[in-house]
Amino acid sequence: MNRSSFIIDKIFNKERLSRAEALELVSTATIHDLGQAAYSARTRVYDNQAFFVYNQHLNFTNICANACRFCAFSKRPGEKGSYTLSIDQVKEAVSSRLDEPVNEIHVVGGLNPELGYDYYLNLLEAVRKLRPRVKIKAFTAVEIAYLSDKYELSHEKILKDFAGAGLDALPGGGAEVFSPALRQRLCPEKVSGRRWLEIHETAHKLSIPTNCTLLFGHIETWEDRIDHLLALRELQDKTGGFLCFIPLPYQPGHNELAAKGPDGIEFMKMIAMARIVLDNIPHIKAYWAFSGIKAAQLGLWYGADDFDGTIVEEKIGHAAGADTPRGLSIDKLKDYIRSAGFDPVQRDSFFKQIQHPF
Ligand code: V47
Ligand code: SF4
Repeated sequence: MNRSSFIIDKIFNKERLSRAEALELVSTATIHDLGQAAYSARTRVYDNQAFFVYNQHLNFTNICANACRFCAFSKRPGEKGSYTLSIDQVKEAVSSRLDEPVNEIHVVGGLNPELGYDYYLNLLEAVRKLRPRVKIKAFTAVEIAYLSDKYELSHEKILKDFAGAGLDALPGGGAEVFSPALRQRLCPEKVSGRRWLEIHETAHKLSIPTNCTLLFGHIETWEDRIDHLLALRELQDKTGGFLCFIPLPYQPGHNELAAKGPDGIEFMKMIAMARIVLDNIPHIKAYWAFSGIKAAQLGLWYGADDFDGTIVEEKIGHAAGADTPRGLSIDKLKDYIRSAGFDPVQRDSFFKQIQHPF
């Protein structure tokens, strides 16, 4: 029996892997063996189910004080193509889909120095008023940190204010890769990985659940990826507040980084390793808008249990050249999940099943 089959046995026996074991596994196991182990871990919890959500993305501004090397979405103030939605425009965007059974509104934007603290509260209140029952998943830890520095407010105060105005959960963006050396090369102005984790820990303590991400397939190594997963696993042991992990495949278009992006095998390995290492984070998302629909379908066989949602309309990956639709109808989403061999289950942001969606 070689070493990787010993490690694979541990996965089938629901035993946690160490850093050394995870690294050994990913460098020695075949994609088939990895996939089988990750599939078994996903299937013993969710059987044949695969989740999706009826959601709407709202990117309220692309003006950003940072200039992350991998980002093709952000613009400088006054730059051609820059925009900021007024609160009235936010209301229009939400109102334009009031006839649809949207369950989640996902709100993120750039760090626009022109927007005051009130803008964020007014935005949440406006969405909440128009959609009293929708789950609002809004503002990354990067945005919370920016507001905290600008207005000298604690993370806790901001999160409490936002929850009071309607926020239900935080999205997982801005984690990138936690390695300080890589962050220096990728996004030197961005909050540290340590502070990103602290903000999520504070949210969890306030009973605000959050998601988490890893931007992969650029200049990072498997060591960097595994260390990132282990930092997430450690926080989750402490708080239990992460709902879902989303590995974000780097999109190489129109950005300074000029790396290649992961191929299909690398994408499947990443999903499988996330399922295997993150034994305490319940959901792993195959994010079709970044990976492509075909890869996301296969991702369900490699450990993912979530397909994300209707989206309409994704801007961040598409600015960087993502060659996928900007949104999907609910029927198409279900068809893709069914034709991949799984039973589609509609959920809300907290992964509660929606019994009678329409
Ligand atoms: O924070 C930016 C990343 C993130 C690129 O929480 C890029 O449910 C790839 O976090 N290539 C935003 N990625 C997306 C995100 C997300 C998406 C869907 C669901 C959830 C969730 C979160 O996209 C950013 C950044 O990490 N990003 N540029 C790029 N060129
Ligand atoms: Fe700004 Fe976010 Fe783009 Fe970085 S990834 S430049 S913080 S919008």
